[in-house]
Amino acid sequence: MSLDERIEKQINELSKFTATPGKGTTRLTYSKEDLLTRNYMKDKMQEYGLTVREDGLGNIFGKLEGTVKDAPSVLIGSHFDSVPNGGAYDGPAGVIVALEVAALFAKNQLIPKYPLEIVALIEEEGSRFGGGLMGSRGMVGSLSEDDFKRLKDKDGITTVEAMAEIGLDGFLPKKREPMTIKSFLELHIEQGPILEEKDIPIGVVEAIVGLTQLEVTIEGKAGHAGTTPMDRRTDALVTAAQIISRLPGLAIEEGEGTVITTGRLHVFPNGANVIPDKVVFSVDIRSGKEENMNHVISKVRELIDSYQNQGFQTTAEQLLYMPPKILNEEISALMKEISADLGIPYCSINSGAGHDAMVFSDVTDVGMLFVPSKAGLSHCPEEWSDARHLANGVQIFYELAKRLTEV
Ligand code: HGY
Ligand code: MN
Ligand code: MN
Ligand code: MN
Repeated sequence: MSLDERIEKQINELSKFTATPGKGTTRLTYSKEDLLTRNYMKDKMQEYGLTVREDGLGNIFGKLEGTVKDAPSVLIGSHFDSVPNGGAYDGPAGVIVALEVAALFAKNQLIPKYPLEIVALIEEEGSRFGGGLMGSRGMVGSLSEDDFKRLKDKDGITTVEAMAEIGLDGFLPKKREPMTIKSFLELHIEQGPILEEKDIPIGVVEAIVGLTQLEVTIEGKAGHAGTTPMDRRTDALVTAAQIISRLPGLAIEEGEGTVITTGRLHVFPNGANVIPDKVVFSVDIRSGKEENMNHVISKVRELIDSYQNQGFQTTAEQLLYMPPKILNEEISALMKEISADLGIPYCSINSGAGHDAMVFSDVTDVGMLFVPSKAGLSHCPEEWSDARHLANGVQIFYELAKRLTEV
């Protein structure tokens, strides 16, 4: 079986671990779909002779020890959770590519100086517990034990309770020494149209957009839909709708590629004949420049606060704040050199999506590759990438890993 056929087979096998068969990939963190995927990846890691472990958050590691004792690892991987009804490639493509690099090290019986470590990260999307980038933030120590234990899903189940449901012993190591990492490499689907339009199979990621996620709560007063006159209502949903409809204008006004999205909204008590007394919704704000992102955040907060004195209680909790990141220039240059040596066309590209790579770039040298997304589609069942492009990523990361681990 060729490398791209192996990759395609594994993507298809993993895509079966979904809560919404036939309607894309829904794999929430610590769900039974997580557990099926977890076991699949741990089996692969064992098959390639890696030492397997899970950390206190449930991130999965497969390590090939190096000759230098206690040396920092060259870490390669991505996340394995998904958005609701998402695609089969967002995250798992990067984990499978990393596993195939380990498979090549095993096949060629390579003994590195520095350890090669494969990682499958949890809760990058934040689909279950909000915010996101949870696995990587837990590893680098920017997610405290209290913050982690305080997180609940929409049914009020805590992270630790959810972990216990799939047999993971939920804890964050008390004494947190962020793991020593020599470098972190992530391959990801582009999730946009650029590489396909340029007909270039590899994008070397130079920068990642800044992103902030707010959770807004509007509280008004419940009431009877039939007997409450229009001039005596404190309707939380009408107010939320007024605020949400003003957000795109703030992004357009800011310019510089700033984008704002409300993707999640819960109405309480959610009865057709009840005036809603509470609405909770997400606001996802992104920009290539931190000052633009911060300026929009303050405008959004001003807008929300302006409803305080109209009888509403309003709050906007910041679930995630990540400034834009520039990735390591040496690693980017190395990836370009290797692509050229392998005869694989490449271009530089920036990421409008957030990635675990941006979290690791605070603690180590990070390199990121993109492969084309068909029609630029992602976060939907139609998401698709060509396994031959993923195989390119394996080849480039294999050559790069040999240099970085000093085989
Ligand atoms: O939202 C993002 O950019 C990523 O898919 N988590
Ligand atoms: Mn992703
Ligand atoms: Mn995603
Ligand atoms: Mn990611």
